Parts: sequence; structure tokens; C-alpha cells
Amino acid sequence: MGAINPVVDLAADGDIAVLSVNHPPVNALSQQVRAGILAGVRQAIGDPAVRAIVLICDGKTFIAGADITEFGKPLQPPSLVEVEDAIEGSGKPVVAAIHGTALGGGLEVALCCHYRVAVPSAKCGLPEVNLGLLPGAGGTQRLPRLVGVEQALDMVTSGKHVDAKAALAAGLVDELAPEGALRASAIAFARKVVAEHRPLRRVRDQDDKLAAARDKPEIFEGFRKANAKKFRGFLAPEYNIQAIEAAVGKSFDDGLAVERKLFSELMAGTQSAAQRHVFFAERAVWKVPDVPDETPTIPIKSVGIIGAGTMGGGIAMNFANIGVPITIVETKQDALDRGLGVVRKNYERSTKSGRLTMADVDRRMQLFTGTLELDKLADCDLVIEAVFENMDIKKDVFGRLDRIVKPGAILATNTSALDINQIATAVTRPEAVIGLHFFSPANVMRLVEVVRARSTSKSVIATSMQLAKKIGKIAALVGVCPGFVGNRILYARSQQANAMLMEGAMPWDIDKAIYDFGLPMGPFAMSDLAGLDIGWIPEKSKSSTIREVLCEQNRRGQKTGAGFYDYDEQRNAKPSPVTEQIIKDFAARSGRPQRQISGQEILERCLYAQINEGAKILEEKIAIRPSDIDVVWINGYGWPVYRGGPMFYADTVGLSQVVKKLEEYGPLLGKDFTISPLLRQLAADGKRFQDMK
Ligand code: 3H9
Repeated sequence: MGAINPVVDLAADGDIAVLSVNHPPVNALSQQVRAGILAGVRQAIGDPAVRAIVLICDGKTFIAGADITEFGKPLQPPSLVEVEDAIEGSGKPVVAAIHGTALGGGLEVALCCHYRVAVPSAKCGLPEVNLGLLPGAGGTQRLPRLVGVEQALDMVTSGKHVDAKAALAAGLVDELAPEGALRASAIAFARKVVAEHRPLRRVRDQDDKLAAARDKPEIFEGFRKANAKKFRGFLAPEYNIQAIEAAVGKSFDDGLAVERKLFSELMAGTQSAAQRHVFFAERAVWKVPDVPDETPTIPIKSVGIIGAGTMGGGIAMNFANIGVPITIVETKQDALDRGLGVVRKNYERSTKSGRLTMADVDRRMQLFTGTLELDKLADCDLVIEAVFENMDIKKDVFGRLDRIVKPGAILATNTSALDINQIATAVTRPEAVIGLHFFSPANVMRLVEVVRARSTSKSVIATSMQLAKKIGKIAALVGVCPGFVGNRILYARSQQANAMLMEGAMPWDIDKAIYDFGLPMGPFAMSDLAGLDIGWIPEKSKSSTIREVLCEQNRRGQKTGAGFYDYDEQRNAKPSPVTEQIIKDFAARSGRPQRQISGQEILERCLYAQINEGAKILEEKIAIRPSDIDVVWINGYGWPVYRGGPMFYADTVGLSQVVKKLEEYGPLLGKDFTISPLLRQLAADGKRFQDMK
């Protein structure tokens, strides 16, 4: 007994062998872990003094899955299945002792143990679907045998983590151990199994829960139908369903073979590569090269918000959710009342779904102080301004804040369009000024662009990133430029979409191409949703753009029942003959030749223009790394995860192909359109965005 290898240890507790894994950060099943467990199990089985084996992990979690960094590389033996077979085939009982998260391959290993003990805070899940995969080490075959088909379908297609109590109820876990006493409890449990001569419970041999679903194809069809919208475009959910169908319809070994085949297909495909890229991108995005982890941060115990409109109220909710008190300032009492009323309504809506109780709502609302006086923000640690997008107003607000708010506080703006360097000139402490660009609705959307201005201090950046994480957002640090990262790239797409309207495409043609690519909606449907009259001033409207004419005809989007589209009572969109005529009139006046524009051209022009803008953003160092741009577009604009974000997508197309096409479209792209030198260089060198260091 003793160290098996640097990451696995075998110890004796009387006649129980304790096999422990210590491979930070998450005890992933790297080659050494697999080899260590296999050797440890074999040694314990061969040791006559051992009556049972406990598998446990050091650190913050049980095994959290296969080692994702090994994916795409040749497998170094032993395989996970070999390890599992040794455990499941052991003639001595093996007990998994679970804390933290038993995920993916980690749960699959636990499912090969004969019993499972967990602390109440533990969670179990098969989240492979989020990596574009399915559990490839028996999970799709064993899980439904324990928890039944319905729950298994739900778990593998959502990747949801189930807490220990629910796992116990479902039969996934056999016993709960007191928090902090897992090792002793698991050993005692193992001893009990031995003393009571309990059978070796092999999940693979259980059938009653599967039998209940046999000859009921409607379970699967119903599940597919109910989730069609959620699964649109993704391969992995359907493959997961098929693997569970195989569990029900075939023998264990044949089901396992189906699982393996489906797993290999997914692993070799682009979707999983994209989703794995996103997994790492969403972790890399937090890292700021010149702002190290040890950068001092400012404790944020109270937040001030200026503006109780949709944005201000939504932003405030994020802080109330984590128990931080908010002072919210408006200029008029009725606007303040209205704003707070909307916040309450939003919270009350969550009580209907059971996410909050009325007591939770009251507790959150008690954290709000509404006021008409800016002076009340004096003691706030962070103030976020969410007023009208107008430079003069913003500078005035910041000048006043500078005089009012205590030294050391962060002064943030939620602007989506204005130059934050210019806003910072209104204060005597520009190092305190930063952009916190939330996306609407700010209580729902995950993305925050943290905008670093010229003088922003590292401590203000570190605090903002940390705070974004605390409120459950994903933050990308970006630099100052018109539109920052997200909207600047959106604008590049809009220019192409609008240009194509003048060449013969209709809004619905363009929207369809973008929707079919996997985004939730195209640019024109999105404009209708947001409202066409954002920034439109009736007195200044001169029928000079399609948008102006639509607004003048009171076609201001979904809210008026008409915009680019016509809407029925249920807000279903229909192509509009009125819009079509307006566009045709404009096109005729522009003198541009009309033609049929293919879906492929629509996609290439929209997406490649976005990619090109992304490359410029990298050239200008507005984004730290290409994958940050992917994170922004996935979390802020609904870019399909299975396509990895615009920059990853560009890599899959091939950068030389992107450049070639942009060159072919040439003048159609607009007179000011230029191809990014960085994009050209990477293409010429045969490189990808992912190769940039
Ligand atoms: C699988 O199991 C396939 C099998 O079915 C079949 C095989 C044949 N591998 O998230 P965090 C890194 S697929 C390698 O910030 P947290 C992560 O990159 C796998 N590395 O911590 C990060 O590194 P860095 C199924 C991994 O406390 C660091 O650990 N399992 C892995 O917020 C900390 O991560 C999953 O999909 C991994 N599997 O959350 C689980 N996991 O510090 C994926 C993490 O350099 N993992 N890292 O940026 C998670 O969901 C979370 O990491 C977890 C901890 C909940 C465990």
C-alpha cells in the first residue's frame, strides 16, 4: 500500500482499501489517473487482507470527467473502459465516495462501482452534451438502468447536475454521508456491505427500470418533440437520445457498442470541436495578461445605479440577487416608481416558475433604495450610470459623481455606443472609470463587456471582472472603440444585410439564411424586436432610409404590430407587401441592378464581414484574444455554440477561403470596406485564429 503513482494513492483502513485520487484542479481522468486507479484496484483485489475498496478523491471534487485536454489526441492506455471493467468486475465490493461534482467520466466510473455514497452538497451529472458529446464510457447504458429512461433522457440531453438528495431519491446514490465525514462514512458503509454479505450490485445487470420503458417508442418521440426548439441545430442531444434508445432495445453489450459508435462520430465532428473550444474560451476569457490574479480588488458592499429604466432596473436585479444593497436614482418620482414596479414584477414572474418564493421577492426588494437625489450615492463602492445615450448628459452625470462619490469607488457607465475615454475627461479620477456594458434584458443576458478605458486602473478592472463572475455573468474585457466588440461586429453584418436589400434580397430572405445557420433570428427580425424607432427623431425624419419610412408609417416593430414584417395578435411574423414595396422603391432609386441573391451569398457576406471586423478588432487590440470575440457573440447575440463563435467558425471555413470570397465580392461589400491585414496575413501563412498567441 502507498503511492501508486503521483496522483493515485492506496491506503489500508483495516480490511478496507482506500483508493484516493489527487489530481487538481478537478481530478480529471488523465492517463495517470486512469493508470493509477487501474493499478490500485488490481492491487487491492489481489491483496488477501482487503475485503472491500473505497474510491475517493482529494481536493474540492470527485472526478469531474475525462480530461478534455486529451481529446483529439491519440489515446494513451489504459482506456477508461478498461478501468471501469476492472472495477465492475471486481469480486470485492467497490464503493464510490462522492463529494463536489461527479461528472461525465467521473460519474461513469462511480456507476461501475457497486455502491455510491455521497455528501449532501455533492452533485452528479453527465454534462457531455455541453461538449457536443455523449457519455462514452457506459453512462448512457447504466444511467437509465438506475434512474429510469425519462430522467436519464433529461440528464444526458441537458447536462444538468442533480444534487445528492435527488440522486438518492432517484436511486443513483445509495446513502448520504454527513458533510465533512465522507471518508469515514464510506469506509463504514463498505464494512457494512461486507458484514451483511450484500451482493455485488452491478448496474449493467439491472433491468427493471428499462423494462418499464420497453415497447414504448412514444417516450422518445414525445421527448424529441417537446425539446425540438431547444435542440435545433445540435447533433449531440439526438445522439444521446439514440444511445438511450439502444439501452432500452438492446442487450447491455450491444447498447454499449451503439454508444461507442455514436460517441466516436461526435468526437470526430466539428460541433464537438466547437463546443470544446467554447468550454475553454469561457474559462480563458477571465484571464487578463497584465492584470494578474493577485491584483488587489475593491470590496463592493453597495451599488448605486443611475436610471431606473429597463437597463438600470435589470442591472440592479443582478446585485440584489447576490444580496448587495442598491441605491437607484431617477430624476422623477413616477419614473422611479415605474422602474421599481417593473423590477418587482420581474421577480414575481420567477415565483410562478417556482424559482423564487414571495419571501425571496420581498427580501430582494428590501435591498432597493429609490431616490431622486444623486447625493445619496456618496457612500457607494460602485456606481453604474444607465442614463440616456448622450455624451453631454453622461459627462454632466460623471462630473457630478466625481464631486459626490467617495474616493476609491468605481464609476462605471453602461454606454453601448459612446467613447468612454471622453466620458472619463469629466472626472478628476479617470482611473476609476470603466465601462460595464450589460445586454438587454440585463437580468437575463449572460454577457457583460467590461470596457477598459485609457486610464482605468488594474484594480478597477480586476474588481469588475470578479464582480461580473459573482453575479453569474460571463465577462469579456474589451477596449474602447465604436460599438466595442459585440455591436461593432453586429454593425458590420447590418451593413451587408442593408446593402443586399438594395440588390434584390428581402428582409425575410436574409433572416432565413441567418436563422438556418443557427442564430435565434436574423437582423431584421431583431430590429423589429428591439424597435425600429430607437434613435429615430420624428421631427428630423426625412424618408431618407427604409427604416425612416417604416417609422413614419408607424411600422416601428413588434410593439406596433408591424415593422419589416407584419405581426398577428400572437406576434407571429409574416413577410409584408408594404415593406417589400418600400424596399423596391428605394432599390429602384438607387439604380443598383436587381438580382436573385442566394442563401449562400447572404451568409458569406454577412458572416465573412463579421469575421473581417473581428480580425480588425484583434489588430487594434480591442479584444485580448480571438476566443473572447467568440464568447461575446455566443453569449450576447445567440451565435450557435455548435459553431464555436465567429472566429472559430472562420477557422473551420479556412481563412484563405474567407479572404478569397471577400475579394470576389469586392465592391459589393461597400466602398469603405477593406480586408483586415491580419486576416490576409494569417490566410497567407496558412494559419488559423486559434494559432494566434
Ligand atoms: C467526458 O467525461 C467523456 C466521457 O463520457 C467519455 C470518455 C471516454 N478536463 O470550470 P472551472 C479545468 S467529457 C480538463 O473554472 P469550477 C478548467 O479548464 C467531460 N480540464 O472550475 C479550468 O482550468 P484553468 C465531462 C478541466 O470550480 C479548471 O479545471 N465533464 C476539466 O468553476 C477549473 O475549472 C465535464 O464536462 C476536464 N474535464 O467548476 C465537466 N474540467 O484553471 C467540465 C475542468 O486552467 N467541468 N477543467 O482555466 C466543469 O463543469 C467544471 O470545471 C467543474 C468545476 C464543475 C468541475
